Amino acid sequence: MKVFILGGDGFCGWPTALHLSRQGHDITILDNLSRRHIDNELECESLTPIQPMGIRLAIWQQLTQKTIHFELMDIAKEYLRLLDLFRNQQPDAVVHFAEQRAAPYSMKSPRHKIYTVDNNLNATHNVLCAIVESGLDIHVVHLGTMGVYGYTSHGLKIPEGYLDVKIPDDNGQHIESRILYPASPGSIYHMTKTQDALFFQFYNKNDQVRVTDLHQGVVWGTNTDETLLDERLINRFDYDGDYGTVLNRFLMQAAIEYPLTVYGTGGQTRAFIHIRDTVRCIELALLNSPNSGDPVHIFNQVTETHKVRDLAKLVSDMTGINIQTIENPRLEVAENELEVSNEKFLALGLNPTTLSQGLLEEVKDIAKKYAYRCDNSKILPKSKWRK
Ligand code: NAD
Ligand code: USQ
Repeated sequence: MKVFILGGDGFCGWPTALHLSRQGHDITILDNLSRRHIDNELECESLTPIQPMGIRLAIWQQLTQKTIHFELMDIAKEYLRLLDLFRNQQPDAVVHFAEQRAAPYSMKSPRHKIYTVDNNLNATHNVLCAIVESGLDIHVVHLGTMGVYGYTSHGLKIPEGYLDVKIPDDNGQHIESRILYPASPGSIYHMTKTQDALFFQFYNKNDQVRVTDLHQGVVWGTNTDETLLDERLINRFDYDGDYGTVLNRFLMQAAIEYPLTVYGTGGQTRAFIHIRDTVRCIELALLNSPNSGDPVHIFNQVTETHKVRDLAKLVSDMTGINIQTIENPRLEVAENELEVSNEKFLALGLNPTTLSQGLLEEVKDIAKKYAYRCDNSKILPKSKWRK
């Protein structure tokens, strides 16, 4: 299969590109390296030493004799180049990771809000618009987020994208309908993902674009079988207050003996998935594409759910590092339950990596090994949801 990986220099995109290349797919990465520029802006780097794209690709070629192509381009701004690439290369599928993905970064200031909206919505819309204009039947696999559903407990297992409802009519009867699960974003970033979902509904209905939208939970872990082949292929590991996600932050904090930063009560329940399972899920989504005329396929790409304070306790018990409670910089429900349906990927053969299998390895092989690269002044959160 010929596959374009949009955002293929990022945390999820890079290991996905390697995994699919190893499986024999013809891969082209499109990325504007904006995430590396944001590192410069925030004056903070990945804990792991990531190599420039040219070195990454040369090492991959040397080790596997497989070529991954690279186009340095801004998907949100270079519509005509994107269209030309579709026409000339005729990919079978596009995996779309190319968005500003940090909720705290999206809430930093008006400039960051505007950038996140401009970048994410234009990127997604350009992809869909160019597919229609090209006349090609390109399958779009998009990385959405569990955060589109919101975190208010309704005592309901969150279904995979759609909700079957009965709406009372004027005659006391009920009309049955299937609707998108009501959107309830908790940040500007999460809001852009709920808007992406509407773009998909429209282009699917109007132009029969085939779309798979993957509502992914918080990703943890660093390496996959492919990134482990050589240290110069290592994946990025964000730990700072804007881009670091909760479990990876706790692991890194434990490694440098920094009390674990639980926001608020830690009663927030979130869904999680290991990066190894992310790349497998993308492969499964590509191999099981919707048929022409199918509605947008939506999968919940998650393997387990946990409360933040339970994760902190797990890491603390494993390492002996204390937990600190920090006033929550975000506006979010302090305590919530979360039950999520993830049957579709399990039915396709996903065999999840659980926390109990991978945690210790992360602390030892990544967090402790690269702890010397950590800048402690970047750990505490600086972005706030309200002034
Ligand atoms: P990342 O920031 O590490 O990677 C995103 C990549 O996209 C970067 O390399 C960046 O340079 C590129 N990019 C951004 N805007 C672009 C543009 N306009 N043109 C070209 N390239 C552009 O993020 P990630 O963690 O790899 O996340 C990838 C996707 O998965 C995101 O859409 C995110 O919303 C989703 N996701 C991530 C997580 C997570 O925990 N990391 C969880 C759920 C969903
Ligand atoms: N949290 C802490 N301490 C920390 C960091 C976070 O208690 O040091 C808490 C947050 O308050 C939040 C939870 O942990 O309640 C998760 O925060 P996070 O930063 O790990 O994840 P989030 O902001 O939700 O975003 C991440 C990715 C995003 C993706 C999302 C999936 O950055 O791209 O969409 O996870 S989900 O959360 O399922 O929507």
